[in-house]
Amino acid sequence: MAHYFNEPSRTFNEYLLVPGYSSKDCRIENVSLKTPIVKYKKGEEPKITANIPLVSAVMQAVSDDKMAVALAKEGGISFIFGSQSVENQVEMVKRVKSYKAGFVKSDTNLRPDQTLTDVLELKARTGHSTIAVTEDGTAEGRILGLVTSRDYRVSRMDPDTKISEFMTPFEKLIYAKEGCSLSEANDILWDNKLNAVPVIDDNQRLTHFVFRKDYDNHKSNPNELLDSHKRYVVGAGVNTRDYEERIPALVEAGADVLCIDSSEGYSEWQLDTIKWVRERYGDTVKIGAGNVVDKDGFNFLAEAGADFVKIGIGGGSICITREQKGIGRGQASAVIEVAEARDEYFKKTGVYVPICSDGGIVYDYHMTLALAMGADFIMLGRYFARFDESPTNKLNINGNYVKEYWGEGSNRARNWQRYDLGGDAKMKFEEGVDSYVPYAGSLHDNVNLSLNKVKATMCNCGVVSIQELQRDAKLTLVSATSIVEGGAHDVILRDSSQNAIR
Ligand code: RVP
Repeated sequence: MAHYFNEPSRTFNEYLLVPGYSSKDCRIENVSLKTPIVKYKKGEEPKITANIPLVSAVMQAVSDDKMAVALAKEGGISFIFGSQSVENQVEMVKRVKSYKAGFVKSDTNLRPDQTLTDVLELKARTGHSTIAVTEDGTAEGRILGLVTSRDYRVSRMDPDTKISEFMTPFEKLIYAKEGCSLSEANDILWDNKLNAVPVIDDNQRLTHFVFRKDYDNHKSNPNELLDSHKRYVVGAGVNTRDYEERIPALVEAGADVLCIDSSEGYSEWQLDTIKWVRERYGDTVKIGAGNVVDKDGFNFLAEAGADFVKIGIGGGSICITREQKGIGRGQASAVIEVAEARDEYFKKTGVYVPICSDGGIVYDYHMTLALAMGADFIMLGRYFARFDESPTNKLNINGNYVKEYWGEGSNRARNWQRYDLGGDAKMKFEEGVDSYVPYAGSLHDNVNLSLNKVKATMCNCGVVSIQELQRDAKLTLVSATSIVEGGAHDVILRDSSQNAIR
């Protein structure tokens, strides 16, 4: 007879935390959100610990190198999407590992034979008014001049005027030499009252820009997550098909941690992939696996040697796996059961295998719930897709700014290997949708606000670390009626648009 779970599948929305005793030490500035990312033996330290418990999803619409740098600055980790060629993914990883805070690759470049019209078009597209004029129009070409808004007057000039006629030529440029420190470059900016200083190598090739507007951002972030060479930590998604080619290339590029990205991880393919990594690299390459939603799945992947185990099937905001295939489990139930399995496994073997709750975070307080239920860290897609740093287009729809966000199982991503069980290619079906999410601004502002809420809740629970939260949290299920009580109710809101949605 089939197995029936006694409890219904529950989501985060069905739970609340009940406060614990807060001593005077329970203050936001005392809360640590440090958390293990990879497995470790009792009494030892994990090889990778994040400073905040957030990682960004292995998705085209979420995790590229720009997102990875922004999140590492805040103390988290991005898993760069694997549904692209090995070469492209490797390039993204390399860009993160070679990123020098404050030194920006120019994304607004033209050739001297292009025209004022090209300048205006490019400026509108990138939003940047400092244009590098290079011999071949690339970011690394031989620099021949610069164009800024001060170099042209649209009303007085023929749109066909060649850039070479109005750019500031190389001979008149003030620049920094490759190899200079950020503070040296900043001194050049300030001493010469410039907005941008190009950094140039011995062959007059442009390597970077340093911008005055970034000056404040460059002061180091106390939470930033760095490797032993002071480079940003970055993860990368892999699959169970081309791992023999992809993994060595990613390791070579400097990826710190890998994650097998699959909608269903309780499989022989994942076992084979982890085995292959262990045979080839021993424990030096860190690789997480998933996704699973129960003890059996966790124990299987822990035994297989996974460095962390990811939880979640069908709870992602863009995921329609449950509708299409009827598999999955409410995210809260899945996390609670897998956390129990993780603790039992630790007791039995002395090996702590961190678990990651993946998908389904809607409100900030869901993050706190996931951690309280036992997750060591949380993977988010929709949340990060809304920020400036996500790779997708920002559009204005009916007067509101949105960003594009699509599932890896959608026709748009065509990440079939994430779902692939072999068979006829013509019979593939979508497990994800293509959508928009409300634009929310910068990652820095949002992550800090969200985590401030998490810390505040932890203080109310009387704890100042994730480990204490997992040990001491008190959780209650909420009834359908008491959910209504949770929002504003029985009042007429001044902002009438909010009345309509309640
Ligand atoms: P969310 O944060 O709720 O947007 O969920 C993101 C998660 O959804 C991903 O980390 C992944 O596990 C899952 N996903 C990604 N694509 C799809 C799909 O197309 N079904 N699902």
